[in-house]
Amino acid sequence: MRNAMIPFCLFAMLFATVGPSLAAADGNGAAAAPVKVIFDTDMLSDFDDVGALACLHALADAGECEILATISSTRGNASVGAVEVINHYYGRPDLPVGAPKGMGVIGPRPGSKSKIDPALPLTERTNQIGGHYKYRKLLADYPGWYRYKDSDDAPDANEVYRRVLAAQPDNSVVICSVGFITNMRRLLETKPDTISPLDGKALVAKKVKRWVAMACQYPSGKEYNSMWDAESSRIAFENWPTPIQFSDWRYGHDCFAGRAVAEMKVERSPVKDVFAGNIPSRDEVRRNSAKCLRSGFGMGGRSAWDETAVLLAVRGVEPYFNAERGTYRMTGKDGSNEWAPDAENGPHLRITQRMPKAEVARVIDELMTRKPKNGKN
Ligand SMILES: [Ca+2]
Repeated sequence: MRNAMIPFCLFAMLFATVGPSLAAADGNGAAAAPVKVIFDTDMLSDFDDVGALACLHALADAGECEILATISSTRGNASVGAVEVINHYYGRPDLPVGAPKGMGVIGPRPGSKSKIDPALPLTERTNQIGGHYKYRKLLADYPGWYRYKDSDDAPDANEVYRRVLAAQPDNSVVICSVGFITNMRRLLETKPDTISPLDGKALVAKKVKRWVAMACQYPSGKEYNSMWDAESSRIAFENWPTPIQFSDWRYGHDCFAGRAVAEMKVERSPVKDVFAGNIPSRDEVRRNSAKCLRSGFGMGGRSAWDETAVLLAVRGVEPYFNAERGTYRMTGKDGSNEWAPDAENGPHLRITQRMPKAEVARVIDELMTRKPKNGKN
């Protein structure tokens, strides 16, 4: 495994980043610099991505992070526009956006063979495009809040990554991915160009402090974000030159957040709209709790897979999580994966429970329900 070849100094870097790392203050009580974050999302069918992006903007409003770019990991759909609607809501309509070209997930759902026709009306036919309906509806409900109705019209994610990384100080950027791994693989495979004399792997090694990924299913399984472009996942995880921290699927699955967002007393909020429109009622959860749990719903809302990744990216492991060192790897072309614990030499880290999950969910809800500091509507 190439991972076994990662030098020990990277392990030291990994754990240097996971101590108490609240951005509000360093160990001496002085204000810490905001964490520089590139956010990479599928914004495809599920909606914890919306919660994650809302958390990120709230943390940026508080000076805890700086959002450098918001990039989609899918093409031929409304994902980029949906991201832009959220960015607009928080008063950051000009954030760089991008999408992959030529590979990875396309269209309205994983496994689709073709893109969505952006002119397709929102009618019963939208049943055919499943969960992506909510994002197309977001574009219909918030006209003028986005630039790219079709993510294929957005810039190439590679160009955005390279431009943003090249402009940042060395070892300063945290990538937070809450979708497919396509863009990381493509970035690693980029060649030197007019943006940077470095190839993708060298550019990442120089600029990226760590990659926080919502991926991995302990101890093994077919984790959604890793499996749908399994070859890219394998290449990226095996070749990434800086530490990777995983927000494990099992952590987020029973950490429920978002009902507080759905029940907010605000008008004209795309974040509220998405949560209110997609969480089962309290009564339904009460009547069908086992079924809801299997589907990732609880009384508190939706499984907070992606929001926990944002917490990990901006605030670090403590005080919310424990962490285990090991190796996460793809084990088959079908997207199977496994986590191999290795406390001594594992190049990766995955979070486990420390604080009760209901408390973590309350932290997430508090962030998601904050009023945008400079919001536009
Ligand atoms: Ca996601």
